[in-house]
Amino acid sequence: MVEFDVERIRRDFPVLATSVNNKPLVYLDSGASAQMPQSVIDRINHYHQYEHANIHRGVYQLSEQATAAYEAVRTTVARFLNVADTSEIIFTKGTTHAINLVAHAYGRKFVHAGDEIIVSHMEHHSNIVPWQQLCDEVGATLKVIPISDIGELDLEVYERLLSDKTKLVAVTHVSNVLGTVNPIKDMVALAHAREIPVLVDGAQGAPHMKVDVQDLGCDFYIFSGHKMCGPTGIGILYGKRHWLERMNPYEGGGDMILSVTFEKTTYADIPAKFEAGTPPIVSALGLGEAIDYLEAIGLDSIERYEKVLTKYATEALSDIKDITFYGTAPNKAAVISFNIKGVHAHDIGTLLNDDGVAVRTGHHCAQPVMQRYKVPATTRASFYLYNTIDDVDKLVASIRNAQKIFS
Ligand code: 7TS
Repeated sequence: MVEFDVERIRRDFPVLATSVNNKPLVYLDSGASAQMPQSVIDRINHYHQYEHANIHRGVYQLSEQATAAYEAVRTTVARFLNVADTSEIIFTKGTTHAINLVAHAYGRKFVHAGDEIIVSHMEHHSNIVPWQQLCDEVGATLKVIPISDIGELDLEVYERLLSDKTKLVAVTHVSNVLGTVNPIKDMVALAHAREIPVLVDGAQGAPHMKVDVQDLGCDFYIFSGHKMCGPTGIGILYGKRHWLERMNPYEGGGDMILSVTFEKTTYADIPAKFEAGTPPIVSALGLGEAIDYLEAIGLDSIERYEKVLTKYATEALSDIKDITFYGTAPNKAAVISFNIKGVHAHDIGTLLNDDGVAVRTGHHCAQPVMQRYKVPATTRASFYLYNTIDDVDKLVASIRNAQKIFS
């Protein structure tokens, strides 16, 4: 195994050399948004300086080049997810936008009164609210897969929930609070045995591990660019052609039509059918560059390195008096949520910031997870390829300082 050269990687990320409160920045909130390497920043700047034009419409060179660059990223993303048919890759504004797209375009067509949609208790709000809105609108019911004390889905209950009424399973690949990596392949197999499609929220999956959608077998896989070293404003919806072709369009407008008259509009084929209006061209290019960056290091290497960091961090944090962890499943990604007895998570977050340590505190847009563990909030440290053992040591030292202030 080639050694993971984290110091070299860190030099690619300008922000990691900056300070907060005169302390070197310790960035432990990649679960919310990852930092961008110089190559991604350069790609974005270069586009703005020399390559900008609208796509899919100009016959002049600049527009044709921008179109080619944008479409090349679609090919990059298809390769990244091991998708054979590039038209199955839809550019969206992000995970939230992509889930809403499916909730409208699939949901309003295939989900009717009396039907059921299955989600899990560990979903981010963006994989709950769109389904709840759909259910309210059409008279369907949301069913919820429970989670155990250590943060694993109860697969026996899941299997019992699957029925002829189920029209979709929407489940996260990795929990943004608990870190649990869900057994997507098995869950897809169980759903497919009843011909039920499965949507996977990969916002915390794709950035951290090799994702092969053909292997997983899922019908939809979704992620955001900004959680994987790309810019904001771009996300991906992978969907099987079988479904995308049958789904209604989501947004209407330019670029998604074949012909428009006041009597009737006919729609373009996929992927254009789902990409109305001028897309976030520069963000797509940034995402393409981010994928190239991550692939050059290797998703498998990144996953291995994060496991080492997570193990070290879990052990180091365990030594802290009065700490409680949320999410201790054996198959867990680089996310550690915890509380310190007697100190509110927000106070921890503020005191850690004094030491330059950036963590997320609150409900993490997953209030049902907070309800499950009967806490109003947690502190969450989430790691990525540029974090180090030294970052973990600083986190631990800073928590100990905070604890002293409150004792
Ligand atoms: N799904 C999961 C599992 C997430 O973690 C997030 C964002 C989303 C969906 C929404 O992604 P977006 O790019 O559309 O906003 N999670 C977090 C987080 O954990 N802290 O801030 C955002």
